[in-house]
Amino acid sequence: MTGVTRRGFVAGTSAAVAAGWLSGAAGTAWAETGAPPDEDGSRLWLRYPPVSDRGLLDAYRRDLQYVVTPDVEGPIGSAAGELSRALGSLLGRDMPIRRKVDGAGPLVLRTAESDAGPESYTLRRGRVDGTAAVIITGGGDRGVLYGAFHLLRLLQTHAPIDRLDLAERPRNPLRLANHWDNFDGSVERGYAGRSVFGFANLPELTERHATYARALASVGLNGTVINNVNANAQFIAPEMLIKLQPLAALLRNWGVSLYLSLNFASPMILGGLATADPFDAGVKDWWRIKITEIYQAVPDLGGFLVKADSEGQPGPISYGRTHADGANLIAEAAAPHGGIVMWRAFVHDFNALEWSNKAYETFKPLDGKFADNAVVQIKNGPIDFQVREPAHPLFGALPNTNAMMELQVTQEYTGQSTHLCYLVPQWQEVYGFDTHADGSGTTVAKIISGQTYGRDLGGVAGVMNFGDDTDWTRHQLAAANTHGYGRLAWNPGLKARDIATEWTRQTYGNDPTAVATITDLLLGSWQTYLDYTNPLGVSFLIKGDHFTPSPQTNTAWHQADAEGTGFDRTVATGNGFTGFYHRPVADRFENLADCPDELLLFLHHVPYGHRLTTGTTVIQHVYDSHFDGAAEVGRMRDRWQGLRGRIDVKRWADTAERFDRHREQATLWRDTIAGYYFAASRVLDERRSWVQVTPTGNAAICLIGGRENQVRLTLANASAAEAELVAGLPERDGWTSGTASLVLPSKGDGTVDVPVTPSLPPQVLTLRPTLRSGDLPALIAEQPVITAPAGGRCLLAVDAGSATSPLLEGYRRLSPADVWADGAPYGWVGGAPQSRDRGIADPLLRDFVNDTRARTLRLTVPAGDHELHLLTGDVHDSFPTTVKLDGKVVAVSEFLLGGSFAWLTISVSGGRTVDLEFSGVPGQHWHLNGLAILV
Ligand code: GCV
Repeated sequence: MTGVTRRGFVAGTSAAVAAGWLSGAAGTAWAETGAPPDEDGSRLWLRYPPVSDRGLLDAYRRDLQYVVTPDVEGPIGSAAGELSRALGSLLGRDMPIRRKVDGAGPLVLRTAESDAGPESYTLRRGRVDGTAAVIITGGGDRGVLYGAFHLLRLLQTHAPIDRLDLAERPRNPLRLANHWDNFDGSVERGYAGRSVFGFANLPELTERHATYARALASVGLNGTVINNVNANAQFIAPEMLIKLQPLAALLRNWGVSLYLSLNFASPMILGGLATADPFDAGVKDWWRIKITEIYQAVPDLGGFLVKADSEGQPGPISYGRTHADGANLIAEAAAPHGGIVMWRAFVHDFNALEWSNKAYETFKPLDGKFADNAVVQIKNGPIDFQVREPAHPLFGALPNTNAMMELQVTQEYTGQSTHLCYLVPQWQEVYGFDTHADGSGTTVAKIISGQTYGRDLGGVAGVMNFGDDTDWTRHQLAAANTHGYGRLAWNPGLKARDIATEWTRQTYGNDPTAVATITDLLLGSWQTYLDYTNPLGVSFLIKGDHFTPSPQTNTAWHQADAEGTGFDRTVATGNGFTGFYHRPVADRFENLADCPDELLLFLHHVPYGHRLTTGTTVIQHVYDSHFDGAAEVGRMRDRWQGLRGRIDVKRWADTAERFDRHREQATLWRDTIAGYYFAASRVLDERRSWVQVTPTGNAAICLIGGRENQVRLTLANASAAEAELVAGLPERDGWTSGTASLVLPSKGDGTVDVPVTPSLPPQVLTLRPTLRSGDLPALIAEQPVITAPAGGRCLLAVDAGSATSPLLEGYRRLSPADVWADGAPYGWVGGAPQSRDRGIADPLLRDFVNDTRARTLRLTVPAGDHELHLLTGDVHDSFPTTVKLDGKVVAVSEFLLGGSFAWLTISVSGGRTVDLEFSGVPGQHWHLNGLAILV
């Protein structure tokens, strides 16, 4: 849709009831199914179905007959339009907008300066021009808008409004959405499709942009950073700034300020300068001019967010400057325009042993050195949005610096869009954490709001979970996190149950069984997720995708050995982290006897027999929590099944499918973690017996397609008696396989080689072994596999890498030394690439050729039409590799997490030489591990 007008979004009457944003319903009729009409989730919690309670409806209709507004522009105009359309729909009749009181039942919007600030509001009954009215009084325009959404919430949740008398103000000045949306429309850690902003189509806006802005405003969010902190400098290129203007204008009408993430090296990338040193006069000038240009395009831009010297992002450290120097460079340039800079404290060196300490050690000495319009943005915990972490020790360590908190709404480590994990209880734990920084009661909430240290700037940012999927979040219940994040940002003191109930009623209606069931499912889900993924605070039991259980790849984090597990972060014997907290928190964390159970393994390394405050041993707790947690997911799924007919069929079925996958994944977590801890500890579960199969080694394995391989599996007997175990591999799409058996004593383990012949074409997949042993249940962990076609069945089979690394059997070497010569099968033209051998994993996966520059490989391709397969990936994360054939882009790989690989397939007509050009994203390496043309 082009040319969206203000009128379309702002002004409106109940005629808009027919418009898409209100209806959103289609398909199966209520009468046929007994369920309400189908919905697609696109309206989120902004649904305004007719009020079904007759008594309430009559009362609402009596009190709310038309909207009186002083303005049809800006946030007040948006409030009037929203009220008119929404009340028109809720009350099933016209809800006109007027400029003055004119008969019974006015809903009056107005502003009046208030000590509680421009975002505050009151909702009251009173008389206006002698007429009884419902009055929304905002401390400013935004206050009116927030008050309007409050009133709508009351009606959506069927609350009475006859004694309306409430006053509200936000606790946090900054209440921001952070999007990790990339210039190309992809979303880092996004699990619901591509960017909601449609950058490529800007300045064109769609109704979706408006729904986005309304959703933010409805929960009181007042700003959004629209691009990834791993920032592409093109966002501040002149052509982009122009394209952002209509988006900024739309957001402005809903009280949402636009912010941008900056790339610290922009003066070099865009300005062609030789340095980005914050002390360099040219760099200062460049930022001053650039930021002035940005504010010319978007005069009320909120400001900037910067990730610097973190995970490969440029920053001031390379110039011998500090983070404060870097932040102040931007802050100084933004100050004349009223802009701020949010500077992230998320710095680490990918070193598990140091990670928890690095941000504190880096930022604590800088307290008081940041400009007044700079805010340090601190993740909720010291690691990286793990399922549970203690509150970050920087909260309360920076009394002379503006500080804000960063939460993660997108569920990177908490089940993505597959597991239900309602994070409001997690966030409340951190908001309520008592740092004791300024005596007892110095909660994180009070510090970040600015209250504790009397600072004007502070607040909270949430990394968003929205994507361009119709329902915004793919798992429709995940939108409860978006809503809950906003509601807590407004007031961290709200009760989790109230927030969850409110969202459920708004989203699914007021059927008491549906409300009670969905609220319970939400509220219990974080604890359940903790139970089967995160025993006692252990972090990173996860693969590079941050989804799949993989304790074997991250041993440094859990430190499980034969005797015990946990990360010693004490001052006495560990990495000293507990000493960063104020007393008595530091003492409680340091002393094993006082350490809270739920953080025990985050802070201490203990023997498996260590007893928790519950009296249970650590190892038994690991088993119990994983079995109980996975069983609870089964019950959650069943409870959802029980809602059939109480909510619309479409949304019910979408979520039923999510719960089926959730249950599978919870079982995989249970099997992987309980199996891993049994293998490490050899302590039998007091309550259960089982046999188990786990991957051998900690990396993906490579199998040869089209001929027999042996897959080595590790089996173990976690029962009290000897058992015979029979392991196999599933026969899938043209694969054949056998079985192998082993007799194991109680607590014994051993390996078997299971024969398998994969089909010939190359694949990347996960193998799920089978295991039988009489009646004993089997715990099954999965094995990532890459198959490569047998060299003998290829016209060309090439293993790319260094000149000396081992070669996959039947494959020829391609290294930087292979320079093209006429008649050769292949070789580099115009310059050779680099190569790396990681020394781990098998011959094909361990090494590759790579470069940050584009390089061209010339190939002699035999006559005929062929498919050419190219393998790309690394044991570390790898950025996309682009392949051009004869000058045209024919394949681009996705961003691949460490240990992941992809085969790219392109069609080639042979009988000639072809040129393949490999390139990466600017500054990043492309990778080529192998190449094959099947016979
Ligand atoms: C935007 C984690 C995530 C990254 C993210 C980073 C950050 O490491 O995995 O995707 O990058 O945090 O917060 O900067």
